[in-house]
Amino acid sequence: MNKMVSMIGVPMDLGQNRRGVDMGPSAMRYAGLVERLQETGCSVNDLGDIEVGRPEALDVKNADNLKDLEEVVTVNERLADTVKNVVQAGRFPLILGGDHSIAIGTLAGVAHKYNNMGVIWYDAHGDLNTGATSPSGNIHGMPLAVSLGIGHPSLTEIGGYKPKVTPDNIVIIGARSLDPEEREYIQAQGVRVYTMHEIDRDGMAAVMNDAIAFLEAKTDGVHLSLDLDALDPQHAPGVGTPVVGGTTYRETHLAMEMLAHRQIITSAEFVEVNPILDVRNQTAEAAVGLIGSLFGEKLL
Ligand code: B3U
Ligand code: MN
Ligand code: MN
Repeated sequence: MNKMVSMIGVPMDLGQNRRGVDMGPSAMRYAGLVERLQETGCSVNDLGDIEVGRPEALDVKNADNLKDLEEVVTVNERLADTVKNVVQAGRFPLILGGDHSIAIGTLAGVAHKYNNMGVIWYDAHGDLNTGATSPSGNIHGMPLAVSLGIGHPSLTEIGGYKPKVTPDNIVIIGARSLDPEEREYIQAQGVRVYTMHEIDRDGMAAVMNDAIAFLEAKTDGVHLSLDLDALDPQHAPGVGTPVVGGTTYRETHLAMEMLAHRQIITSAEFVEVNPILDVRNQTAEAAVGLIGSLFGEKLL
């Protein structure tokens, strides 16, 4: 694991409609993220936050069932540039969200470096909607589709190329809330999905062993996109769209420890922490603990 970490906050809350997720990067910093990373031997460069327009000051549009499309595109272009520079400098990009629409910019910034980029999408949702299929118009439900080259061109072309990833290089872990067209896409493309059913039946260790072996064999870099709503709301109450029956804090730590052990992750983002909906910053603290484990923090 590359321990030269460049941290980028993205205080984005335009990709969905619950206010507060823009405070996620601060909440993770206040929960001691930099210190935690330094304790695990990382050299951390905090690049601060990407500029995001305030919703009150924006002329909010909802064309094509894509809420705030213009500003979401602008912010993701900025993020893609910043991430690209981090990657070119040989450092590990660690992105703090913000809602999940920021994965569009992160992947645009990293994927150009790899011939066969892998992605672990750790999430209660598939995030495989487009404006045509989305029940909400929220772009945070679309970033995986966009990264696969599906959706509005102003999103899919961010970074100047598409697609960023292919369906056979993705694994989704923790899914339990998929929309009908998302299921159709998954089945038609044969995307590897470990739903809560597989996690309950086989255990997190078996799921992670399988997912890691699958990606290790065919990819030359793996991005971890971790949506805190993959965790059960008991363990991560501070998220915009909680779904019961999620992974536990301990299962998710185990997943991070196994990723650390196998050294496959080359970039990561932790998204959807919403301090307004949280209980005493518990969700940000969980995120910081998980990031510690991902970077090799040991219990003994
Ligand atoms: N699939 C639904 C709900 C959703 C997606 N991502 C989150 N919620 N966090 C949608 O709106 O696309
Ligand atoms: Mn998500
Ligand atoms: Mn989600």
